[in-house]
Amino acid sequence: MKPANRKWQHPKIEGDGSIVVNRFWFFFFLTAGIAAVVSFAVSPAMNWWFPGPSLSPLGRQIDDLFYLILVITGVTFIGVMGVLCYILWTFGAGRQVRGIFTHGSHTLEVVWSIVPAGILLFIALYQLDVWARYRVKSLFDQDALARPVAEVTARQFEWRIRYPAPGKVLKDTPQPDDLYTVNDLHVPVGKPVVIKLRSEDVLHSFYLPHLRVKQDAVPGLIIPVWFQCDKVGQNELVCAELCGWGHYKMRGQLTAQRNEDFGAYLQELSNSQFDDGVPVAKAESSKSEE
Ligand SMILES: [Cu+2]
Repeated sequence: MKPANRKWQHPKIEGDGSIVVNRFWFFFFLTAGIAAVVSFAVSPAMNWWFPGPSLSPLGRQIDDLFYLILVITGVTFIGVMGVLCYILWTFGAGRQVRGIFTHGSHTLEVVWSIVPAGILLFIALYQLDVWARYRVKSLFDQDALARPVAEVTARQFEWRIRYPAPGKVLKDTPQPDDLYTVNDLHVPVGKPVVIKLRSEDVLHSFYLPHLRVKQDAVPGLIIPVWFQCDKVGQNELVCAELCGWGHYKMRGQLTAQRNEDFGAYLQELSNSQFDDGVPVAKAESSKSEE
């Protein structure tokens, strides 16, 4: 039987030790490098990385961190592809250059350990401030923390939202005059707000993509999450943790509204949820008869 043609799989080592690498691999890695350069060039116009500009001040800082890391990894990738292409071209097909096999270059190993370690350390220190603002409770806006807007309980497969009655402070245990909605979270715009996140069953993840907020909901824990939405309007609230067969159904919405509209919304909720079925006008007239 004829041996299989393996010229695409392996570099050929000639009798004198020179290596012949097919040009295919040069073009293969060149294409990868060019694809990276092109995607860098067109991505700002195509808006590939995010679902839109961040609507929160902290989200904008998170975006900046993302871009910093993207630039570091992107430049590294393009540099590696460049060196690879240079080597493949220089020692490639038709160039009878003798390959040099080396092992254990101390200097090289020190350099490629210290440089990435330095870059990682830089990123680790540089992002500390954003991380702390995002997660450290003592750095939250303390007024917002003292008066959480709502409790959000994730469960298979919906977001249950509990607000305190207008003018009251949210308690960890449900109160008789609390207000409830499902998949519909309203918050005042333009100021830090805190929600208390819980889970009734499994791990879920509270995700507001347009605000760059993501926090796991963990059974047994009450986790305060803060964010600030700077634009009036509706945004997506989704679950970012595969939580069961109906995970895809866990879509809600975040409505940011002006402070007075938010107050009116809570009042309206209260009126509708505590409606006893007696028309208001009739109730008042029967009162006056007494
Ligand atoms: Cu979920």
